[in-house]
Amino acid sequence: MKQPDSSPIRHDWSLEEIEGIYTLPFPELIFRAQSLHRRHHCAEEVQGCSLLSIKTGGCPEDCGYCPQSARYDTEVAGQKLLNPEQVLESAREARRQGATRFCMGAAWRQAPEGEEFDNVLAMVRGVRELSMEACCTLGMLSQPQAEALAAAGLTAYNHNLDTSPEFYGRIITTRTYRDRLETLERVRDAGISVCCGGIIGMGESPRDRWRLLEELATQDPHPESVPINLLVRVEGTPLADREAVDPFEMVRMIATARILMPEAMVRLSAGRLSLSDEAQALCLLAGANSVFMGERLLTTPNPQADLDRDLLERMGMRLRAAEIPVGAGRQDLPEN
Ligand code: SAM
Ligand code: DTB
Ligand code: SF4
Repeated sequence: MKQPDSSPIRHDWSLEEIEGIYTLPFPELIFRAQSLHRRHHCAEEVQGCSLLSIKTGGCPEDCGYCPQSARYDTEVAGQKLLNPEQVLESAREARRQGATRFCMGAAWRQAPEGEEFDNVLAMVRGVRELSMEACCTLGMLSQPQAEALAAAGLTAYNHNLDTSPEFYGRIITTRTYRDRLETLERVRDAGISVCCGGIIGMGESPRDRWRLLEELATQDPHPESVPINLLVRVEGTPLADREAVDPFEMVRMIATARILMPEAMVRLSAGRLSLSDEAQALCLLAGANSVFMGERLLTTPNPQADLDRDLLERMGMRLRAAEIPVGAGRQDLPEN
């Protein structure tokens, strides 16, 4: 049950305030995050999202974490753009498994023009016809592309800031923080909701994490969706040997995001395979209200659907149900 809220949504957070929240004693941090979470969301529910790589590998960018960059020797097998029917089959399966949001990722520096882009628009229309939320992450966008995606019914566009502006250049050199902010502005101007977050575990300092949160939480409006990823260390990428982060840092990151941006969907995204069930449970208690379901993220493994169901059941929680459109048949809806 949601509870009434009296505290205003703020967009003027200072770095000192953010540090103060992130470093609170754990009981106080979790209490504050839980209190806000309950006012703005249903604390027993988690949204299930499904990810599909619609175009894989061979990317010209040099993002140090990414197995899909053509610059690194990884085991990712390249795959050209899937056709809309293949993608929709995958979306139907995700819906049967209980996902209500379907995210399509492409290893592009920027969304292409022409036939490929038209195919992406067809995918978006198809996913929306299944009454699922549709999200895309295709790299940088022009304004007309953002408008076309909006017209096709795209719910959200994912484009992460990844880290602080100061640390960013140590991870990516082929496009700037400014480039990213500009794409986000185009998405916002087109009326698409913004999905924007970052990654921890890349060797950044705590201050870099606070700066990332500051960049996100001083946007007005806040991003509607904030994915928090724990680096998946992939063999062959420059970040493969980064030290593992303490799972409590992930919990602190999520709790702080929840407190700063109470209305956002905070998504416990990549990296769940390196978190114990108990650490994931803490992330959910700290205010994460969405997970990626399915055996695969884009190119790396993710906990299997039955493991997720088991965890939610043990916690007495549930997946957020699909909103059933009037007149829709039940045959394609989740089994549980
Ligand atoms: N090519 C597009 C782009 O970069 O904008 C879209 C796909 S890209 C894979 C989407 C996001 O996935 C990245 O911004 C990054 O935050 C996240 N990501 C990629 N590889 C990751 C990894 N190994 N661990 C955690 N997150 C990762
Ligand atoms: C996001 O923030 N995390 C997702 C989604 N947005 C596109 C991607 C995670 C990718 C993890 C590495 C891989 O599977 O290739
Ligand atoms: Fe390319 Fe996106 Fe991977 Fe960067 S994160 S290398 S842009 S696919």
